[in-house]
Amino acid sequence: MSVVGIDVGFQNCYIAVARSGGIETIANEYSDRCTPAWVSLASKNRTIGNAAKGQIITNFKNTVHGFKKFHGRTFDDPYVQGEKPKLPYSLHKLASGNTGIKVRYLDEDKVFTIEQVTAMLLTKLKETSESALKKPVVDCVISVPSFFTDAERRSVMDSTQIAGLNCLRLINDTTAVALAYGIYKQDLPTPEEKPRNVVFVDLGHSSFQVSISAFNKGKLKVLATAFDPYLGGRNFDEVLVEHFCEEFKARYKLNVRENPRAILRLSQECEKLKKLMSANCSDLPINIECFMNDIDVTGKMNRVQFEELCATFLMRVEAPLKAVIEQSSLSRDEIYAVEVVGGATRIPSIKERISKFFGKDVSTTLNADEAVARGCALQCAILSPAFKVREFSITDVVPFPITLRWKSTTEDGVGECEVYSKNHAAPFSKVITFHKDEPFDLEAFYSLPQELPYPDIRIGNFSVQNVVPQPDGDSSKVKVKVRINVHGIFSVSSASLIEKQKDEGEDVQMDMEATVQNEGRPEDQTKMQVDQEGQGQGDQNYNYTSTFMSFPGEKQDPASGGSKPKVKVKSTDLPILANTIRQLDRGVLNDFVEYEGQMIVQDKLEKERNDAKNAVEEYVYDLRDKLCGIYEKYTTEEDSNRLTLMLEDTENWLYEEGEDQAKQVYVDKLEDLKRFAQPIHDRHREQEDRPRAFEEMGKKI
Ligand code: ATP
Ligand code: K
Ligand code: MG
Repeated sequence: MSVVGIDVGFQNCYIAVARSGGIETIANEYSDRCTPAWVSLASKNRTIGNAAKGQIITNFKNTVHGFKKFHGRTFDDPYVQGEKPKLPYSLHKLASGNTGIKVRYLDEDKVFTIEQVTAMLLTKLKETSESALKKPVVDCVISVPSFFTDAERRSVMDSTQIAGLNCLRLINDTTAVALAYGIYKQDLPTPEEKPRNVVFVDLGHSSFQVSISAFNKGKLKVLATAFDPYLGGRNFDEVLVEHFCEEFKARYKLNVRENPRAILRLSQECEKLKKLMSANCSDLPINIECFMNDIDVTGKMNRVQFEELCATFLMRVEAPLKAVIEQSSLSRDEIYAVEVVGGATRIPSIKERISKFFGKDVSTTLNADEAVARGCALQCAILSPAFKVREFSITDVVPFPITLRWKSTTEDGVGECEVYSKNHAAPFSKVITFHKDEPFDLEAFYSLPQELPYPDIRIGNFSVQNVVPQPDGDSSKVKVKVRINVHGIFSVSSASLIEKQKDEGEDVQMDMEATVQNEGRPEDQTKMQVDQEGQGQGDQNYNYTSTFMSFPGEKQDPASGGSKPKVKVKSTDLPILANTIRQLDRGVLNDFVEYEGQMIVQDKLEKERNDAKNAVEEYVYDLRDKLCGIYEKYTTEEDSNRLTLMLEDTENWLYEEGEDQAKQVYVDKLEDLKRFAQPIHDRHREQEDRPRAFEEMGKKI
């Protein structure tokens, strides 16, 4: 079984694999360890990664990039609307309200969901890992930004399914980095000692993430995360693009904004310039030939000017640093190190600001581009039963607090409780007890709208079904389990009706079970139900529970609290109907799985067709060379002329009616040529082999 970790970046994707020798980042067919997050659709096939990026100028309307943050967002979402005018391709509002991408594919107008587009990218990454490992890849761990909400995470999970991957865990970018940092450290404090606190900063192309993790031997606990989901390297590119658009308008009277191709070229050049400025302080040139209207343009910029232009973005670096340290309640001198990763942390001014804030130099001991993927591969190795790896436990956090709401018979008609507070440990399950005499709904939502990266606070609605009163007409006790799973996704995972033995309990109570992980199994297989009556037993968090979860009930019972004798209970599982927001319909998902399969086949056929065509072309060139070279003395002038003519005809044919033929046509064409040339080839071989045969004989004698 393969053990693969994938960092799906907004701009750059990396794959790492665990092998017996350790973790290795693997290269694609271009010998590039980075695969660009680009997908290009065309009339016969799709191209993905490096090849797709190469299509940007010629096929810009159908070449899709910068789509990562459309996951889980509606078309009307302000972020999506803000991106729309900047994109060379079209967005489309799907019937569900979600964001779709409209392109021309196989000569038809086609709308793909964001899940499908990411699945295409994942298909490519899967193929790259399969060709490196020389075996099928199914199991993997994939990273997502720590600020991804449920809708976004579910959407990414759907993409993995469409691509035929089995994602063992969606891990937060900075948590993956923390794992890559900690697992090899031999000198971590023992579990009894004070932990080592390390800050991880990841500034990528689209977003800024910070976390603090506490390390002890064999474990890491994320204490807090903070982020600016809209600050990344792309903002700095955009500032440069804006600047040069203005400048070129003034100097060359060019309206660059109106020309998508020109904007794309300018963006590429500005990104290069930005990177150069990280290493040089002096004036640096930007030159683009035949930019627009056959005009060559030039410009220049230096680091000081650049920093001035980007001042508002640079200023935004501090807030998440401040937020993360405040949440962790640590003082700055309790921070052991500040590790930075992500391409955009190479901007000197960013590094300076981080270093100034923490009052210490930033460490760049991790590979800035590959640390996330390596952490993912390590997590995959830990979760995979097929791989032996050092025990290392990871506790992550809940980034946005979650509240449950239900109809109640109390005065205000609603019951409400925050089931997960900010920075609550995750994955984590809890059991909440209700007293109900009919089916009921639990509505889950994010408690703090101002913290969410998008305006919709809903998570979903969970209907607990088949609830009936007790035979004596009293309400039944219903235990509901809620959880944040290993992917960071919330659900009401199960419910059971407890047959009444005697009066007890409040209206609502909550038990908690800290979940055990990193024993090579997912979190939810390790449950030991904490018995409701055994107050406090075996659960360190129980105090918190009882103070937090006492609600005025529909049926107040004075007998609550205090130890009671254990009683035998009969429990019946209850079905739950989950209706989570912006969730792809399961039937539709299956169709997508099938369609992805068809597209893979189509790409393969198109590749074979192209290969067959190229084989003809190569044969023509090769034979022509040989006819004037090594084959010269094995052919008559007449044959040679005939063959030369034939080659010329074939070459012309390839550019005309042979330009676009079925694979078999090329195969047949090649056969024709070969048949004609075979006698010459044979005569040559015979001559070649003769002296060699003598040589061989000589050796034997
Ligand atoms: P995200 O994490 O937001 O999903 P990503 O993982 O694709 O994005 P990275 O690969 O970490 O992003 O970083 C890419 C960004 O880093 C780009 O904006 C790129 O221009 C920038 N970058 C890379 N090298 C340098 C450099 N030397 N100087 C400045 N910026 C750089
Ligand atoms: K990346
Ligand atoms: Mg990244």
